[in-house]
Amino acid sequence: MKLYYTPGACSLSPHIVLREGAFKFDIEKVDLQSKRTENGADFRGVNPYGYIPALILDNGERLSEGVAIVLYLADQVPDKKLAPPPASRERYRIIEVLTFIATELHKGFAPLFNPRCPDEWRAVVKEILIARLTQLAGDLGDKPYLVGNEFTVADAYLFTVLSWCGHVGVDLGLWPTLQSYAAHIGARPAVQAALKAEGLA
Ligand SMILES: N[C@@H](CCC(=O)N[C@@H](CS)C(=O)NCC(=O)O)C(=O)O
Repeated sequence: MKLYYTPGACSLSPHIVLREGAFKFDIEKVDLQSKRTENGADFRGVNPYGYIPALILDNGERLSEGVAIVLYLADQVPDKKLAPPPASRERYRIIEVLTFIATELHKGFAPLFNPRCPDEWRAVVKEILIARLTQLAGDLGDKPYLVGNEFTVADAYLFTVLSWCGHVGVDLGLWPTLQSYAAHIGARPAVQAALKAEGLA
């Protein structure tokens, strides 16, 4: 398999999962401005939408959308328990959490990375994001993982989006719960290895 990624972007989530699942895989960096991969190819030839992550499966098929990719990977290695089994009650819980991260947090952060976002709108977006993170911190409490009692793909995704706080002027220290959660997930060997491979450790 090959993961197309951009350092520190949302592709860090499937990258962590690939390492947690002990998969054999390659990674190829994408410059999101020029849409060129590090091998000089036009990334739109891989994903016509022009965004990462994209995963090329061993049969050559392309899978995009972060939530689909991490659930696909989890299902390839059920013994690793990276997601509850398909059709179990807990499966819907992880879909609920992944959807929350994708739509409320990930896409909540997105305008803050856009230099063309007007200040007035930036302030509104930040306020909404802070409200979502405050609610999440309360829900998480002192639980070490988002879903169940073990690390799952939801933790890879939440860790990834929380790592953006410092880049957009949102102080993670506002939520000691989330700060210690991020430190604890960030200390996992697979997470450290992914960060190192992306040149971020
Ligand atoms: N719907 C996609 C969105 C992925 C996404 O937002 N990727 C960002 C980086 S975190 C990106 O590649 N942005 C560049 C662009 O949209 O041109 C998913 O959930 O995987």
